[in-house]
Amino acid sequence: MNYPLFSKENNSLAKKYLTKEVFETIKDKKTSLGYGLERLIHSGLNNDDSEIGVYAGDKESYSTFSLLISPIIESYHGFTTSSLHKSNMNPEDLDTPNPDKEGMYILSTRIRVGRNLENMPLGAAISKEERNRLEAMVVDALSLLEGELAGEYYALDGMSKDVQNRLIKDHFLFKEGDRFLEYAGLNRDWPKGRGIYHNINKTFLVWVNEEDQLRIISMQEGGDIKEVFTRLVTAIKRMESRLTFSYSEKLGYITSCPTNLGTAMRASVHIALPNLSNRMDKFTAITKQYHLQIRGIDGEHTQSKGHIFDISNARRLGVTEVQAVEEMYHGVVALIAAEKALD
Ligand code: ADP
Ligand code: DAR
Repeated sequence: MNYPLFSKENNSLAKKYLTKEVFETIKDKKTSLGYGLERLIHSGLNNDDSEIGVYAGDKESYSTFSLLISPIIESYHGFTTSSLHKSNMNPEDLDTPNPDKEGMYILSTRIRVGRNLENMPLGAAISKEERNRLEAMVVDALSLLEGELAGEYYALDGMSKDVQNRLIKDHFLFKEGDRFLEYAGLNRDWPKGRGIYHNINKTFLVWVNEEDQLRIISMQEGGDIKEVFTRLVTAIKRMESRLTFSYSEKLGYITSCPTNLGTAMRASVHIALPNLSNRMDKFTAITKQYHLQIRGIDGEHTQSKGHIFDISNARRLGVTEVQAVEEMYHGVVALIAAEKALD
């Protein structure tokens, strides 16, 4: 492999930290699955608008290529990989009273985690047979869910385009053909082995074999963050009785992308901020202060519409699940106060 020539427009962390010295040290390394540097950076090298630029093929990628990935992790999460990650999913520790009881700003709340199964390759390196076997294992575990969490699994293979497009439009299902995932090898054999589980009210959903092997999602209208969190952690605990999730003391829950390590949790609100949308200087000053990420109305790599924004915690590693949600909460409280002040 020759030293990769990232384009001058590419500002990814992979480009920043893959110096010639780092490259010479890791260029011939491979994990026991044979996952090498070329595949690790393929998405970032071919998508000039990548912010990160790497996807792991297995848990081992994080140690084999730590010379490149550790500075990426520390830059994104602000957490040194020499420390130990801590988890806390106890809803009783969560202090997030609804920040918008009158329903003036927050349209909906969603909290999701990424999970991958222990002793399996990640999506970028998994075989078709392993992916199909994993789908069956997850569907079997989901069939045990009862009460409010009870639901059905819908395989993407064979799903009508109308149903698929409606689920995507209504923010329940992952988009198709993401180019970052495509170049990472995460879309191989699509749509085989992919699908969505959801309960009757679509307040609890599980994506199977998109970027991560599971995205476990709780969502509902309004700003009752604690209710959304409680539903999610209840489901995770029940699923852990049948599934073992890949985890490490330093990196937390192992995910395809380093940005999702740790809690692998993204807690978001869809929130209407018409005043702040005209004062992006104030808006971004608050999101920077509270470590928030702004996404568009249809998720990552989309634009906001009608002054509605997807606001979520950016940090996932080095914070507990309770802290990640509270970080989002305090940022949303500050955004609402700033929005009111501009009335
Ligand atoms: P992820 O959150 O899994 O990283 P995306 O950012 O692509 O992935 O979001 C996935 C879907 O979830 C998108 O359709 C997005 O609009 C929707 N979504 C995210 N946050 C919320 C929210 N608070 N309320 C409703 N839908 C949401
Ligand atoms: N677009 C890729 C991934 C960034 C984080 N988002 C994820 N993992 N969905 C990039 O390198 O910018």
